[in-house]
Amino acid sequence: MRCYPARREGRGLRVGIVVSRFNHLLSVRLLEGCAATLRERGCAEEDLHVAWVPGAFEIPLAARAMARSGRYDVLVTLGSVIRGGTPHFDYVCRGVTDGVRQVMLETGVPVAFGVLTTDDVDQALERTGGAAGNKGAEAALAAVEMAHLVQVLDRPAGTA
Ligand code: INI
Repeated sequence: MRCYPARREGRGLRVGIVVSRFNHLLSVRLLEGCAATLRERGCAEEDLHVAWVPGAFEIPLAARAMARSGRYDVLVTLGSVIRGGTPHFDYVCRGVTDGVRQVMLETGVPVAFGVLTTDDVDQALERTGGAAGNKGAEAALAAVEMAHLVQVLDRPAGTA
């Protein structure tokens, strides 16, 4: 049996980060966790490009543009959708999750999903540097790993 090892080395990777301005404080915490992890892994500052969008619903379109540009090995999407009293939450959640998955499958560029979908602000705070860690940092690690895996799996037979 031959397994592809998980590589967590960020050196040389060009990373596009799409982050939602809605719930701005939470987004900043996610972005800080994400960027810190990418730097720790060896990503160069000039290879980290951040695109802010108004809300989570807009994330997929910006991610699609970045993915199609050919300038990025991997993308990270960040934001938070917090349940309110109306079905709006469900539509925004569905839009961003389906949209991000579609971008990834359509373009072949991996997209890490660091968008929180929580019942309240406390749950979101826990996941942005609180008791439950920082989901932006977790998304960064997933991004680095997937960038390498897709590069290896995409190689023509005989060159791996
Ligand atoms: N966008 C978010 O990123 N998080 C939310 O919690 C949210 N809520 O609750 O409404 C939200 N709405 C805005 C939406 O993403 C779009 O920006 C807006 O509908 C304009 O297209």
